[in-house]
Amino acid sequence: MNDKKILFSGVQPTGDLHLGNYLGAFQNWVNLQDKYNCIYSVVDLHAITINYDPEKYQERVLKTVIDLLAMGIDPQKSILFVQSQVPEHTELCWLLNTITPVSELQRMTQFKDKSKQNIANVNMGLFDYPVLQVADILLYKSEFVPVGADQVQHLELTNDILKKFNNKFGEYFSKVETIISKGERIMSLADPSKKMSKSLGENHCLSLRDDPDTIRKKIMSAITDQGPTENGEMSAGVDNLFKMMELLGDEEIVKKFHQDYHQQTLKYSELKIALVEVLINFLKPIQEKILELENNSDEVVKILEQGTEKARAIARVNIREIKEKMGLV
Ligand code: AQP
Repeated sequence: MNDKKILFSGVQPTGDLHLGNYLGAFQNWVNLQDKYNCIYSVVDLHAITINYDPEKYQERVLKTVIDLLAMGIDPQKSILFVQSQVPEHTELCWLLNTITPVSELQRMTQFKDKSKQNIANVNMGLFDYPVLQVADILLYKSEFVPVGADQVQHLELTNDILKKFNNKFGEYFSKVETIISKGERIMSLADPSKKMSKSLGENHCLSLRDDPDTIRKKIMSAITDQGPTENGEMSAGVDNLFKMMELLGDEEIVKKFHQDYHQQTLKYSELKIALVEVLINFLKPIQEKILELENNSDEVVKILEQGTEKARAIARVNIREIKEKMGLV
């Protein structure tokens, strides 16, 4: 290994990846590949904490891997693997469970939100989800984690738990730094008070696989008509459209739309039409690459096998050291 620091991040195979995932996390995943030793995982064990279809699950996982490769994750530079193929993740989760206060997990907003969404299935895995996430990160002694703003609380927990570990068993883990991008929180198109989320449903998300007609339909019907807020700020829906435009569009055009907005001459339909064009052009090469990879799934499986091997090689060494520290060897 070289002397670059280790960066880890994961994504759940819960549905087609969307623009929020991309702008909040994957854009950074791709851009940081030269700066760090990057380890990226499709975290399938996290995603089974909510209802899922076991028959279609492997297909779902493979689709997520293909989306990541199409977006620019380069297996020559980064390790890409599926979480359940490296059993040390669950082993470390158990070890860390023994030093995690239940009261900390009860505070987690994601647990509270997901419990409300899945009232009939509030399982132990959902509650323990953040500790598995801490294990994912610490198993590789990662020091950097690029995520969207919704994950900041889990990253704070990571630093709390690693501090507890170091205090109890001796210095081992370094502090973990969260890398947040400018697109840290992209909102739902149908309800801009909520973050764009796979589990909210199709019309809330702009999927990276959406064809031009679907993109047009979704953006043109995105909620904007709430008017400025009481303190004169942009409404959440309009702000969301501007954010997407700023992150993917041409600077000059964005500047002009801003001027129009301030002079109260902006027509939302014009902003939307421009955004549709930007999105279609942005997604075209990704979608072409997806098609190419789908016709070459043997190659994708090979990439995953190599990624698993590399991840396990690191995980085996680290878990042994961790167990030694804990008096288990
Ligand atoms: N709306 C968002 N804006 C910015 N970043 C986001 N992320 C998710 N939604 C947004 C970031 O994307 C990465 C991968 O997310 P994930 O699929 O592992 O989990 P998630 O945060 O739970 O994403 P979803 O779409 O909301 O999935 P479901 O509905 O299945 O729970 C993470 O870094 C996340 O911060």
